[in-house]
Amino acid sequence: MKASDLFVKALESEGVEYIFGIPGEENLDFLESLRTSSIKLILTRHEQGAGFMAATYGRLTGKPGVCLATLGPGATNFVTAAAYAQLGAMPMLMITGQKPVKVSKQGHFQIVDIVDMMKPLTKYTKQIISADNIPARVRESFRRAMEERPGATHLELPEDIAHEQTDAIVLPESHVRRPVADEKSIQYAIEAVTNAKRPLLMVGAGANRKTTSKMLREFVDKLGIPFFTTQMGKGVIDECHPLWLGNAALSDGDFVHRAIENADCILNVGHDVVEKPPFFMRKGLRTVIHINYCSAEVDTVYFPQIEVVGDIANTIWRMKQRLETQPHWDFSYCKTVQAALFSHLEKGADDDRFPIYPVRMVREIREAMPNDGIVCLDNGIYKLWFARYYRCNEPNTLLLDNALATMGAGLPSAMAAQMVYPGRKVVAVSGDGGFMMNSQELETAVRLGLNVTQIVLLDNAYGMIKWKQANMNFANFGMDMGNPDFVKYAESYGARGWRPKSAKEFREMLEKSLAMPGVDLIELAIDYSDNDRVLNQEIRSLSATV
Ligand SMILES: Cc1ncc(C[n+]2csc(CCOP(=O)(O)OP(=O)(O)O)c2C)c(N)n1
Repeated sequence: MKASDLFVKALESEGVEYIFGIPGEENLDFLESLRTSSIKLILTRHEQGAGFMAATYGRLTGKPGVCLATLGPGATNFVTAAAYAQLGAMPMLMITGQKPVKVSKQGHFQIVDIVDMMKPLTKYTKQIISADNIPARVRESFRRAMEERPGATHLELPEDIAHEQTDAIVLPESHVRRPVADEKSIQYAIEAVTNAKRPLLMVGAGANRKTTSKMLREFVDKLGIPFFTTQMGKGVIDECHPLWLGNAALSDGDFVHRAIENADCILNVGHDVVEKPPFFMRKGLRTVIHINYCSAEVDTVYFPQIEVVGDIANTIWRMKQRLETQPHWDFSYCKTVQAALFSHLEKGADDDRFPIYPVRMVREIREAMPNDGIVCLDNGIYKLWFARYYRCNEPNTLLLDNALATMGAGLPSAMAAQMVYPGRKVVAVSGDGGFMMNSQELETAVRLGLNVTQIVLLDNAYGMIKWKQANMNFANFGMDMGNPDFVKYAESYGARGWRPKSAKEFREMLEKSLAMPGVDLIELAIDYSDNDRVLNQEIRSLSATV
């Protein structure tokens, strides 16, 4: 069999449905093999868009999303997407081409050492040097990408290897059960929670797995321990649950941090230290129990005293079976914190101003979206408003990146989410800066016939950095820019464009766009004048009085 045919067969055997990317001449054998396979090629307008789509496919399905690029410039365009998948623990396989490795007549033209380039960005990166190795390399790249902690892998298939003949056969997919935590560590954790007076549960990105979400919901229902989440743990437990204490969108000074300061024991489930710290640990103040697949990478703000390392769902189930509510547990202060938080979350939700107020914007989107609707955020200052104010009922209904925190992933991730869940409503929210980093993928979305509403928040600036610049008392410099007419821009791609003139009109247009098939873009002017007053001052001063 031809090597490229074997490669594609190995991908089929792994259950690959889509390959996102842009082939080059070094991928042509592979492309020809793909043509007659069951795998659909999703041609994008930039390799970065393809990588973000593949990573999000992996994030949502737990199976690696696959993307394809040529050598040199195509492969270097994968760099940000590789970091996005790797830091965000999203399983992804990148396949790149290369000039012939045995005899090349083109000298060094377009040659970059991509395998080496991928080393700090992946869990596994290999050049395939013989067709016979293809089945093992493909299987291993899938195994590594999926194994906890998930991430990015990379295979390079050189042109001459791609058309070699081989007798090798595809290796079957194998399932390995994850190790479970040591009994003694579970016992220590149970004792610490039982003896605590004010235990508190924190849910992080690593808890965002199907069975873990179910176990955690049962854990909270049985024991009545209040919980909060990190930004990437949102929705693992329903945020409308009566025990929800908010989100650690800020690292300190928020309402939830008062509950954290008051707690004497924090059960930290699935916290991934790559996320911005949800709180700062200080020596001797409280016990932190780290429950995760891997032991904690210790640093100055995180040094858990107890670690329960093993399959998280199994740990939570075992702890739930043996823990009982304790008469000395006291959650009265959490209730006070919750009441203060809830009254604060309501502030601004009805604000009529236009350009729209961020809290009103979040509220309108939340109310227009069904509980299983998916909102995909790009990266900008609105991320903080969403993390605090958008309450998720289900896991993976607010896809935000609190790991690499890259701009440009909003639209591609929404497109992938729509492909994974064709029956669900999907909205992308981007700033005018982030959107323009991958806006060309509008053409891909229109061509694929996807149903995606892209909201572009218009402030004619890189707002987040402008805000931080002002916080540091620097003069406003270098952060303002111009924009195209986004309505006309959308229309030029064959999408529908909308430009609301009031908050009420925004809601109406959003609902209309969600009800119609196809790609919609809503240009929404936003008023960021309250960023500092609310996020920096008001929250801190109000929470300090609780
Ligand atoms: C690829 C990339 N480049 C730069 C940054 C640094 N950065 C973070 S937020 C931001 C501004 C985002 O502006 P915009 O998308 O317009 O959103 P806004 O904050 O204005 O709502 C910048 C430049 C980044 N996170 N990612």
